[in-house]
Amino acid sequence: MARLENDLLLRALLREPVPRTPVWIMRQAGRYLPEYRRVREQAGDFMSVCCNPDLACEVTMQPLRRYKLDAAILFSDILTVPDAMGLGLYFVAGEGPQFERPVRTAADVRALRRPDVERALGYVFEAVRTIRRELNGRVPLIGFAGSPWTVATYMVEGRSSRDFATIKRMATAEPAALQSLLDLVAATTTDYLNAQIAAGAQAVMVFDTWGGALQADDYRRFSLASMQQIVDGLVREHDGRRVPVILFTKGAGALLADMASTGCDALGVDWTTDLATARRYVEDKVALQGNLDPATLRESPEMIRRGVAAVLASYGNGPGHVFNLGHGITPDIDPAHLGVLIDAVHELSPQYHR
Ligand code: 1CP
Repeated sequence: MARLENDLLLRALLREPVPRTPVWIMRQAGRYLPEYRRVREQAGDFMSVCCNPDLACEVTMQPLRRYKLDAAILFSDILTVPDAMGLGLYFVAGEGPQFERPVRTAADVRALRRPDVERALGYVFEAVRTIRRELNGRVPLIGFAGSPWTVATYMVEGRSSRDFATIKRMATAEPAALQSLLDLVAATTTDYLNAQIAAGAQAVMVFDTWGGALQADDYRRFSLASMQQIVDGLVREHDGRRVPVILFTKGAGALLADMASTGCDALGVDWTTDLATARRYVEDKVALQGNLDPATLRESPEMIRRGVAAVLASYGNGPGHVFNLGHGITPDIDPAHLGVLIDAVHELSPQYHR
């Protein structure tokens, strides 16, 4: 088993005792850091950073040089999977991701093939191996993928959406076509995450950013069921250690209870559900990760400390909490403010673990 100096994250995700609450931040590598913006400018664009294992490693390490973080997260994107399926991912400055060939009809779905992930996404696994070498056991590395529903929203809409009109139309008019699309993405994503684990990812997270756009029964049918397929297909032990699985649906609310029954180890929680309530929903079956409102980072250091204290108090005593924001850090944040948050978690959390 590879030596790990700081395994607080893995222990907390498995609800084992820890001396303090571990902390990492969604989108901790990204545009709020000037050193990230410099690497991206030199590389030309975002996908060139993802596709170059040395650059992906460099930007993964950047936040760890500044802050006392308890985990690294692979620098990549959830849309590498549909790109590997041949949809032609590209980024337009200021507009986010888009696809050259969106999936609109049952015939479009039938034409898709399950890609050989080793061949199509080998650059990601090479980045995982490079980051593990560079980390040298300091903290664990988190791998990730998008949920099939969330990835499918981009495949069908062809770009970012806020109303999901096209895919919701497909759900009503051609539910079998949508289901086979979700099944294909789920199978590919299972291969993809298992290959990340084989390459060295020590925990994995599934980002279901848009599951909360569905009504509850459609959420269970189209989003949760396909995440369940992934959980069922994942390798759960590697190199002598359990590999924890985190599911995160933004806007899950009371559906956290259904998510906790999938057999995952932990759930990400956004800031619209307080952790005390979330803990009741999941009945201590799983660990919880979250959930400070990212907007708090725009406030004064004193307000940030108060926000951290409130999140810690809401979870309360005992193991099973990983501190994070309720969604990703935004590009406008002063990097010093993130330092205030992380120092506050180090200072204020030990009292909950005595
Ligand atoms: O201009 C740039 O530099 C590109 C901005 C960017 C970055 C930094 C994109 C494009 N992706 C990423 C990296 C990224 N994406 C990570 C890196 C690891 C980290 O530090 O956390 C991760 C985990 C993601 C995951 C991701 N991509 C999600 C799920 C998580 C979430 O924040 O909800 C989603 C929805 C995407 C799609 C995507 N890729 C990029 C953007 C701007 C978006 C969102 C577009 C939209 O709002 O619809």
